[in-house]
This record gives sequence, structure tokens and C-alpha cells, in this order.
Amino acid sequence: MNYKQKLILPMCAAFLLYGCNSADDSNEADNNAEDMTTVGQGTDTEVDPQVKAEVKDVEGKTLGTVNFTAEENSVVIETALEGLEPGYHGFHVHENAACEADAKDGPFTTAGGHFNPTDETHSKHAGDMPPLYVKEDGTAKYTATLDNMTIDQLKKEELAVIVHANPDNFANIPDRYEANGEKGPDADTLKTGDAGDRQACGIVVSAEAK
Ligand SMILES: [Cu+2]
Repeated sequence: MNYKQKLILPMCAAFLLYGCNSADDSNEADNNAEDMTTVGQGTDTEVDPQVKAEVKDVEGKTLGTVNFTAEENSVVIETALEGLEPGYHGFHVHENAACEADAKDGPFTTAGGHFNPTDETHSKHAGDMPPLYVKEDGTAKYTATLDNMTIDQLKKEELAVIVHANPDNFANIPDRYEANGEKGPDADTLKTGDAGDRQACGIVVSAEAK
């Protein structure tokens, strides 16, 4: 073995070693990415969701599952839904565990108002979540990290997740808008964000429940 060969051999060995490690790293990253995208379908996740809601439309068809997981002092909400109309939809946790599609006041009105134990206006409700964006193909993939609600509340209170027909304005109506002699948001807007009818509903249950 000449001098050059002696030098090259360990270099090759080192390259192979690091080559292997970096390949492992990228595989791991791929697996994690896969876990994130499949979480809504209830397949393996790194952290098991502690609370979930199976969301159904007015015909009783399952659109997907919303998973809630505690992470540090927050709740991570992950979902993959399908069969919705494209665009933004108001998306909230509501105060009653009741999803009646044929309720007399309209579909899923039995779920009541937003989960709001501290009697705040909309945008500060414990049940407020960022709106759900539905793509042209009717699917929505969504992750949000919130600290306005807790896993304990989601477990102990009897609640439901609602997908609304319209976008949510979070009661953000500037005072330059005036209707019926009232400037800015009226009482209904302050309560609901004008997200409109309820298109889908899911009762919040412990994730161990089948
Ligand atoms: Cu709502």
C-alpha cells in the first residue's frame, strides 16, 4: 500500500459512515413528515392525541377526525377533513356535546354557542380556533397550536367541534361600518363572528373511545 492509498482508505470509511448517518436522518425526517400528514386518518403519530372529535356532515357522513394533543402549556389541534366547500370556514369548539342534524333551529344548533367559560367576546373564546381552509378539491389539512383552551377542559366539559358555512370575522368590524345606527360589530357579530350555518359537527371525546 503506498502513501496515497493509506490516506484514502480511512477517508472512504469515514465517508461511508457519515453517508449512512445522513441517509438515516433524511429517512427519519420523511417518516415524521408522513406522520404529520396522516394524523387525521388516525394512523400512527409520534404523540397520541388525548382528545378527538369525529366530524360528520348533515347527512351523517364522516368527513374526518379532529385530534387534540397537549404540548407544553398548549393544545395542538390536527385534522384532515374532506367533502367540504372550498374556501375559509369558521371552526370552533362549541359548548354542548350534541350534534343533531335535524335540530329544530337548524343543523347542529344543539351544540349551542362557542365554548366560552369566561364570558368573553368572540376572538377570546376558549373554543375559538383559526379558520379552516378548504382547498378546491374539498380537503383541508390543518394544524394549530393554541393556549386559549386546555386538554382538561376538552376532557371534562361536554363539547363539540363545528365547521361553519362562512369565514369567521373574529368580531373584527371596524367602527367605520355602521348598521341599524350601531357602529362596528353588533351583539351577534361579537358572539359568533358571522360564520353562518353549521355544516359539520363532531362530539369531543377521549381519544381512547372507539
Ligand atoms: Cu362555531
